[in-house]
Amino acid sequence: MRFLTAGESHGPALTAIIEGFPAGVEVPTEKINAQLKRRQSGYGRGGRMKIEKDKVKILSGVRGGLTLGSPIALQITNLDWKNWREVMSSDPDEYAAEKAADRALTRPRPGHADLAGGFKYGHYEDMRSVLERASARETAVRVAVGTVGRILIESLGCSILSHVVQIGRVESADYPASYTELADQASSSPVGCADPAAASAMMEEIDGAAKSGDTLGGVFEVICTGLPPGIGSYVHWDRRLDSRMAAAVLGIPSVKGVDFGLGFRGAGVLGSRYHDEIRCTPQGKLYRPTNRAGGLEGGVSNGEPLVLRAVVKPIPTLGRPLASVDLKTKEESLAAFERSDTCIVPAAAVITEAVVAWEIAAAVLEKFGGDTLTEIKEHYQRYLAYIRQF
Ligand code: EPS
Repeated sequence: MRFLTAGESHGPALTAIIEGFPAGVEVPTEKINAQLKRRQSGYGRGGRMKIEKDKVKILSGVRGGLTLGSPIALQITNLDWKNWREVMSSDPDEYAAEKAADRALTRPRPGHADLAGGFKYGHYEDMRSVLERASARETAVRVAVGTVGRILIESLGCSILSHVVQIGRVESADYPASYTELADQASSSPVGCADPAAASAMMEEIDGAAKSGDTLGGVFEVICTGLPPGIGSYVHWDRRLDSRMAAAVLGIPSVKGVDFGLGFRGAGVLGSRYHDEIRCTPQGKLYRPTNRAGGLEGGVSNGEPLVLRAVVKPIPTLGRPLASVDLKTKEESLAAFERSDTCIVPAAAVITEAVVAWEIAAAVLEKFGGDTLTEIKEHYQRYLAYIRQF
């Protein structure tokens, strides 16, 4: 199962093609749109989100609401395109070179792909040609793709949730242990944080950064429950479920680190206090009293909830820009600024849910195989019956 995306931030649309997705899965557009809406929301978002109302159009691969097994093409229209047509058009007759020159980006933003990308593709005279594709706008269509994968694993009994644990200097101290409560409280918080006191402090932190033209990063946690043991594999590095998920999550703009279970917080913990003991009930059922491994051992799911954290840096488009150089004149000047989000941590949590769902769905499909949902479910049920003896 694979996918490709295309589209510039201010181009006409974002598109994706999914290939290898099984037949017979119900893919309601409303489910995808609900995730797109979550991605757009979150305290600290900027002006662009007031323009866009992301909605998916399924162009192929689905008939009467059910997948066909053929490639699924998805499209999200950029509503801002109407304001950028002459600057971004692929059609030379529509493209207005003077207008494009007015919007040229010649003062690269430290921390963005502008300069390195400009060197690489020869776009140093107008780094808009870099930013248009490097922009996190592309994650809209990745959320759409991930939701298609999520629908598949949800139909097998998995659930995915996320919550924000840190924004700037504010950390959430007290969140519910029950995943249902955690999901409810996080989804009713404007910053996706299940600790109400920390959530208010996070919003103040965001207000402060916005006032001074600055930005904020943070940390969030994504949890997948209901995944049986045996997904992923220890036999080769690129089949480990953790390495696949880590690569996908690091592919989200601004994500700078990923860990699983105790992760970085486990560095100072003795082995005897780190690992999750294996116990057995009097009825002969294996269980783990703890889940510090985050549901993965040897790159394979072990039946416990899968727990992943990621850190996002503060986004690099600053209202009070850092020093840069105008590549037209080689004079030192301030980096470019048009508009920006102050904090995208809540959105990044939603995007991560989607990319994690996709990787899990791909690994689930590899384990259980099948061209139709019926076949996959048969294989899955047979495996669950085997696992139930432990
Ligand atoms: C984004 C759209 C972008 C930015 C943001 C994410 O829109 P614009 O550049 O028109 O304001 O708001 O992009 C970034 C965070 C980035 O680093 O490029 C979106 O749809 O999420």
